[in-house]
Amino acid sequence: MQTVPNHQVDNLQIEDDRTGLSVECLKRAFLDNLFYVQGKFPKIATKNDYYMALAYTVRDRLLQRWINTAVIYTDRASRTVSYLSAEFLMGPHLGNNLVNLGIYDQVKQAVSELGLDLEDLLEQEEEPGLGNGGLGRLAACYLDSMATLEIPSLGYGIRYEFGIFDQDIRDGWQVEITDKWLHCGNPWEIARPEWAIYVRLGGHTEAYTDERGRYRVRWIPFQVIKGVPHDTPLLGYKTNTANTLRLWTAEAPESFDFAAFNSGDYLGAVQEKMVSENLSKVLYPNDDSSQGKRLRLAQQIFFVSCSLQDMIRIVFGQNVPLEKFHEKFVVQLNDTHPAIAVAELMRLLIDEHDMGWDQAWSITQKSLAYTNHTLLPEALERWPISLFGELLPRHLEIIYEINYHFLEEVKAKFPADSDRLRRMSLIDESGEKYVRMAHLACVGSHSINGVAALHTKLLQQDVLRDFYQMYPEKFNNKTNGVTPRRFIVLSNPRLTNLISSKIGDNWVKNLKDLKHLEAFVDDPEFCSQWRSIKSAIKQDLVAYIQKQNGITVNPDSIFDIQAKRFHEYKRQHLNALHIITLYNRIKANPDIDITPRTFIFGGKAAPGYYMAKLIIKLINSIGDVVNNDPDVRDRLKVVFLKNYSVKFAQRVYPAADLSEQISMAGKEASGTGNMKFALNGALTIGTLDGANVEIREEVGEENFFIFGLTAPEVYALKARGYRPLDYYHSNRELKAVIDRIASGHFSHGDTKLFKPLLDSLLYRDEYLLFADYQAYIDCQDYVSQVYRDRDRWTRMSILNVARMGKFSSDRSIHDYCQDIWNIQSVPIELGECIQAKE
Ligand code: 6GP
Repeated sequence: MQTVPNHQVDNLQIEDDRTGLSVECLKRAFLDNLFYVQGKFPKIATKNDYYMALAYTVRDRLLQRWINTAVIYTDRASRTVSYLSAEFLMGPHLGNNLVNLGIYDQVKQAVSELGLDLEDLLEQEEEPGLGNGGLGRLAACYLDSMATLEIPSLGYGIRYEFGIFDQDIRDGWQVEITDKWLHCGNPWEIARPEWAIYVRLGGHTEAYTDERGRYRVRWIPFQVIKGVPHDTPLLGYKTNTANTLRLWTAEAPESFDFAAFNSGDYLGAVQEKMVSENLSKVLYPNDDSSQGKRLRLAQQIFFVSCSLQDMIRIVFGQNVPLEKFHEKFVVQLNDTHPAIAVAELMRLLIDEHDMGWDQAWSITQKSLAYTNHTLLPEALERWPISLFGELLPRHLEIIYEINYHFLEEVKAKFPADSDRLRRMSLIDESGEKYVRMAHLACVGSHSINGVAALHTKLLQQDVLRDFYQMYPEKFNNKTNGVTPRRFIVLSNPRLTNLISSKIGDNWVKNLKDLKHLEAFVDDPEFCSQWRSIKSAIKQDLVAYIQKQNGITVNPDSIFDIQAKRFHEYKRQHLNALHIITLYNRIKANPDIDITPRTFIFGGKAAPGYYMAKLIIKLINSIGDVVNNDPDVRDRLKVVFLKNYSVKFAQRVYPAADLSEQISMAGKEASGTGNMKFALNGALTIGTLDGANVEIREEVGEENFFIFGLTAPEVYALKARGYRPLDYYHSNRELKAVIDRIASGHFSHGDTKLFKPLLDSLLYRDEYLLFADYQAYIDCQDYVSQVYRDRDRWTRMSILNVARMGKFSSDRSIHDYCQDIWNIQSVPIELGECIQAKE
């Protein structure tokens, strides 16, 4: 900034070229970028060239705000949230930036005057799929809300070269294809090689005495990796705040090992470069499960160390003493993936910055806060001590010392309770020794939160019970939320316009304002507009399905959608059992009067999760039979939409009539898809799990289809001894469904194909599908009946939307700011930086 004289920044010409928002100016800027950035002219430009030209045009308009924001944060040394997350599932940037800049319509007009279609250009963007599902998407919603609420924040993560795999379906099976999201370049990021950071790995430690006679430890690493930050501006909705997403790429410190190079060992010299770059190569494609792989631990320390060192650089740059690190930054740990931050911040403060243990520990605890996102035991990260010590020898020593002090504390609070010490230790010593990352996060943080009221309660009672008894004051709940900008304004313009025509557009920033819609619930004209919008959106999806899957779908049928990662606890196969139940009813009585339904599924399975992949195959196999059986007469259709992604989700949520949220109670921490569906006017069929509980509370029980066992009932049934076979033998419809699958009806007579799945249900049924089957079927029958009363359904749909205000991520972020972060907003005036300099 300093190098640009003020009069030039103020100057109208720069306004016109880079910042102007009029249609004329946007057109000129677009052609300018096509020429000077893409090096093309219209006659030979590809669609991607046009997309890039538009993206740069929009980025220019972000930059003005981004730089202003950075100047103000720097000048004021503003308190800042660092959101550390191994995943950020941002979704495409272009459309969201147009919405947040408030120039969607101008840009649409500008490109159309140039003979182009904005929707076409939006389609062109490769989404950065740098996350698996819930946790990564939540991080993205939170960044949007922090910018919108003008909260200084930095998102820190990894710039994976390959994000979540692309999913193809071949012969009904999921096939994974590498995601080359960067192959056409990424117009949204700016690399900052000048802020590169070095991270050490492996080797050993040595004790020594420093010049002041103190005991010190020196770490001699085996390997050093260079982290290069790539920054993406994230603009808030109709504010000037543009915060930063800073993602790290791994590189070898030097491109060549010259010694090896000179001795003629060219490949050996390049070897190190390849090994280093592997670190940020690929996102681990597991959702809610951890496998203890060395590369994964290396990724974690890599991005955490880069980020903490970067924060320390900023602290020094703003003349804040390091003793006040926790006043400048609050660091939110998105699950345990960044929990190594506890040991790394201690190491940086003590070994690199000469601080004493007690002070370093106090700063660490005050800076860090931990969010837990799962109740699944297989997702709780633990690292074998041998692997951990080999990669992070110094961190292991620090963890042992933290553990020593911690267990002393536990002993003082709970004397003579050795079993408790064993349970709470940072080291699991029951067999092979492990470092328990959730314990490390709990001990090293000042706040521990769950993501929905029920989830937080279950953490306190069960998964983290000992820690709750030890530190009750650290625990708090922060129910998840989703951003209404991406998930209504951008993805559902028709509903957005209808809502705004009635209640103004304040609701986009204050989602609670949606409650004013209740005044129109008895207005027949409004209801009929509501219905025709849903119907038009369903028509669009019908066309898409026709094109993608070649399946003809009835737009008047219930669009019954389950879109989320495939996992047994989420019970997509319970949904499948319902489909077969209806199919069996039709086969038994072809003239039966049933409400037509289209069952739509979307979602990926972890590549190594066999059972989840078999469930995908089952759904596709059911579709092949049901969709083509003349007896069904188009009353049922089963559609699997491949390659579910954020881009795709935006198309799917608005079209849903019914949202399937049917996890076994006590397993889904919160869910956020449940919120996105309801916000778009779908009704929910769900268990009392995660945030479903709170959604039902808000929308009213008469507007929510609830079924199934509650979490306490689940525990009680399991404690009594659950026997799925009993349900199979005593429930006629259930038995017929299972027998139908077993007979090979959906597998061309092959009775072996689905046997592993059937056996798991008949003999274990860990997620209690059979126990919930009848309640689910009854509830679905009720749904079908209610759907026939169109007025009633519409009313329920309107009331759902009107009462979803609580589930804005703005509300969540507001609560984090108040209860955990202790941070205030910093409004950004455009041009203030220039005035400030004068
Ligand atoms: C998910 C939870 O499964 C989901 O219920 C929740 O809504 C979401 O996090 C956001 O809080 N968990 C993960 O994605 C995960 O990987 C370790 O947890």
